[in-house]
Amino acid sequence: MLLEKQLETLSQKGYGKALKELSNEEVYAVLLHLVKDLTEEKPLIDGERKVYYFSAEFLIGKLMSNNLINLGIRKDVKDILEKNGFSLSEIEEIENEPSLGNGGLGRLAACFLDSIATLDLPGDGVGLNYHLGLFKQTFKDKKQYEMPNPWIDENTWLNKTGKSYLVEYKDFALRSRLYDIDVLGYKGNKNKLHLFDIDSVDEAIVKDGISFDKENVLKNLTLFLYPDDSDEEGKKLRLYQQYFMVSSGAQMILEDLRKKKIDLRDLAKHVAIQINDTHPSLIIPELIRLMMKEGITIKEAIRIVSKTCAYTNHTILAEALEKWPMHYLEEIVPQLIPIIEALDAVAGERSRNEKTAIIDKDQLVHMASMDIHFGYAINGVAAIHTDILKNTELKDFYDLYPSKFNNKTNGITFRRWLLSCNEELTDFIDSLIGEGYKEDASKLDELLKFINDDKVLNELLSIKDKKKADFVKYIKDKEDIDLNKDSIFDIQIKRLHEYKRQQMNVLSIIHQYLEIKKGHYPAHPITCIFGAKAAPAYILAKDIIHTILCLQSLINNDPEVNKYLRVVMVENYNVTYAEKIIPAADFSEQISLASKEASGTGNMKLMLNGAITIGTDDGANVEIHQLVGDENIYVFGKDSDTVIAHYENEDYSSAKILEEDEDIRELVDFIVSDEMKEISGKDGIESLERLHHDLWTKDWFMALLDVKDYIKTKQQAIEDYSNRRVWAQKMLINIAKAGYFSSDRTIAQYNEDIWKLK
Ligand code: Z57
Repeated sequence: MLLEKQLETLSQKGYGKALKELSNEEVYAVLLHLVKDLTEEKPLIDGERKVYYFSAEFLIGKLMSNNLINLGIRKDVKDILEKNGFSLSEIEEIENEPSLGNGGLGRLAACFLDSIATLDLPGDGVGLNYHLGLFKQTFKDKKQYEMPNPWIDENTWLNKTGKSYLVEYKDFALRSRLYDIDVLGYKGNKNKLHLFDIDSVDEAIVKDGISFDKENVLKNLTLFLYPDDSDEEGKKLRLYQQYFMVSSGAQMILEDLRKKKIDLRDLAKHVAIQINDTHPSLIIPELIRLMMKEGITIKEAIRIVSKTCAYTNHTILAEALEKWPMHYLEEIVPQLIPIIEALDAVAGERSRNEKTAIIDKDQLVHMASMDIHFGYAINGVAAIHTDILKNTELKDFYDLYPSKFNNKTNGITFRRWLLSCNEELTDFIDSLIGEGYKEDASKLDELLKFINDDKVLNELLSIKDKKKADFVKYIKDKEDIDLNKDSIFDIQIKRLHEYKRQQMNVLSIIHQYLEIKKGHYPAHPITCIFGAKAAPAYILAKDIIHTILCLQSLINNDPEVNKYLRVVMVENYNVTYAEKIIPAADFSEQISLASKEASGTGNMKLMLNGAITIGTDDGANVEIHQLVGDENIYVFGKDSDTVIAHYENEDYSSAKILEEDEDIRELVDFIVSDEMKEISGKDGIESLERLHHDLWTKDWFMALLDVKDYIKTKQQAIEDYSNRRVWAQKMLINIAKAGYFSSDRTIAQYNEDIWKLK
C-alpha cells in the first residue's frame, strides 16, 4: 500500500500523471527514483576497519532488478506494476548496461561488492567511470566490429559527490571527480562503489568505431576501458588511467582518515586495500609517496603500506602479468620512480634471486613482484590455480613468503545469478526447502532429499523447458534467429581466447556436421550457442569468431542438417545476455586447456541453474567435480601436470598429431573447405586460412591434444540427456552442490583470513 502511494507520488511529481498513464520509459525513471529514495534512507555500513576493493573493472550489469531484490520489494513492485498494466521485466529492459569490464575479473568484483554489503562488512569499490565502456560488438559480413557503448544518460545510478582530487603527471595535473553508486546488501545496509572521472572527457573525439586520438589524455582518459593496448600509445593511456585511479583512491582514503582524526601511521589498523590483479598495483608506491609528503619516513611508510595491501592474482598467462617499462614511468609518473627503486632495493636485500626482482635487467617493472613483496597476503582464485602459483608460476616467491600465500576460490552472487535471473527456479526451491538458503547458500544441499522424487524431478525439467522457451522468444525478438526449443542447449559463453578453446568446440561442431552428412544422426538434436567478445587487436580470436559465424550460416541453412544441429553466436554478449542464456542452458562448456583458466565463474552460474558441465579438470571445475562426483559432470582431457610438462619440455606438436591422425586432420582441414570458403566470402578466406594455419603449425593451447576425448565425452552427454529422469537427477545434484560457490562464502573467507574487518 505504502509502496503504491510512493510510486503514485513520484509519478505525479515527475510527470503530472497517474502511474498507469506513464510510458515504460517514464515508469523506469519513477522506479529509479523510488529505489534511490529508499536507498538514501539506508545507513552506510560502518566499522573500525574498512576494505577498499581497487579494480580497473566493475562489470555491474543492470542494477534495477538486483536493487529491488536487495530492498526486499521486487515482488510487490511487480504486482503493483502489473495492476497498472506494466510488466516489470519489460521495464527492466530499458536500463542501459554499463560495460565497465571485460569478463570474469570485472564481474567477480561486482559479485564481491554485493556480498560484502550483504555480510554487513564495511567495504567500497574503487574504479573508473568509463563513458563508453569496453565496446559494443556488432557482426557484419560474419566479422566482429567494435562500436562505442555509451551508457550514461539522465536516468543513471551514478551520484555526484563533490569530492575531487588533484592527480599529478609529469607534464600536467588533472582534477578527478568522484561519482558514487550505492551498493545495497541483501535485506541490509549499504556501501559504495567509487568511480573516478574527469570533466574534460570528450566523446566527440571517437570516430570510425572506437578509434580516437590516444595522446589527448585530457579528452580521452576515461572514455574506454583498456583501450586497445597493442600499440605504445594505448599502453601509455592505460598507465595514465591506472595512476589516475590509484592516486584519486589513495587521496580519498587518506582524507577519510584525516576527517576521522586518525593518525596516518594507523592506516593498517583501519584500512585494508585489495588489489584486483596488477592493474591497481601503483597504489603501493603512491600511498608511500603520499605518506612521505606528510612527514613519514620512507622506511616507516613501506612498513605501514605492507600491512595494508593484499593482492589477488587472476591468471598465469604471462601476457596478462603487467610489466611497465621504466621509461614509461619516467615519462608519465616520475615521482614514483625513487620509491619503486627503493622498493626494488628492499626486495633485493630480501632475496638475490633475479626472478623475484621488481625491476628486471631490461628495466621492466614487475607489478606482481611489487605486490607480493609489499602486500601482506597473496591469493589465487581456485584451489588448483593457487597450487600452480605456489609450485610453478610464483614458486620463488612462495619459497620466500610461504605464509602470505592463500587460496580464495571464487564465487558468484546468488541474488543476481539465481533470484533475479531465474525466478521460476527460485520459487520452486523456496517451496521445497524454504528461503534459508538465500542467506546461507550451503543449505541448498537440502535439495538432495528429493533425489528420487519424480514430481520434483519433472518440475525441474519443466522449469528448464520454460526458460528455454523464454530464451527462444528473446533471441527471436532481438536477433531474428530461430531456435529449436526441444534441442539440447549447449552453451559456451566467455571472452574469446585461444586458451578457452572455442576453436576446439568448433572442431566438435564440424565433426557433428560431417557425421550428419554421412547419415549418422546424434541421439538428440543440439544447438550450440556461443557468446564472446574478442579483443579488438586479437586477430586469431577474431578469426575464430569468423569461423563460428561461417559454420552458423552453413549449418543453419542446410535443411538436412538443421533438424539435428544449429549454431548461434549471439551479438554483443554481456551480463544481460548471460542472465537470459544461463537459465536456459543444458550443457555448460568449460573446456580450457588444463592449468590455464584460473577459476572461471560462468561454470558456477551455469551449475546453479541446472546445467551440466562438460569440462577439463581446470580452475574451479576441479572443485565442481569433487562436489558433484564423476556421475554428474563430464570431465575429459589431459590434466594440468601433463600440460605443464608439455610446455616445459617443448614437446607438443600439432603437426605431428595431424600427420598421424586422419580423423582430426579431416576436422581441421574442413575449416578451409570449399563450402566454408564460399560462405566466408572473398575477404573472409584469409581469416579461415589463418586459423587453419595456426592449428597446423602452432596450436599453442593444444586444442588438438584433447579434441578426440572432448568429442567422445560430449557424445556420451548427448546420449545420457535422453534419459530424462537420470538427467534431472544430475541437474538437482548440481544445483544442490552449488551452494559452495556463493560469493558470500568467498567474501567470508577473505574477511576471515585477509581483511579481518569485524
Ligand atoms: C580476467 O577476466 C581474468 C583474469 C585476468 O587476469 C584478467 Br586481465 C581478466 C579472469 C580469469 O581468466 C578467470 O579464470 C577468473 O575466474 C576471473 O578472472 C575471476 O577471478
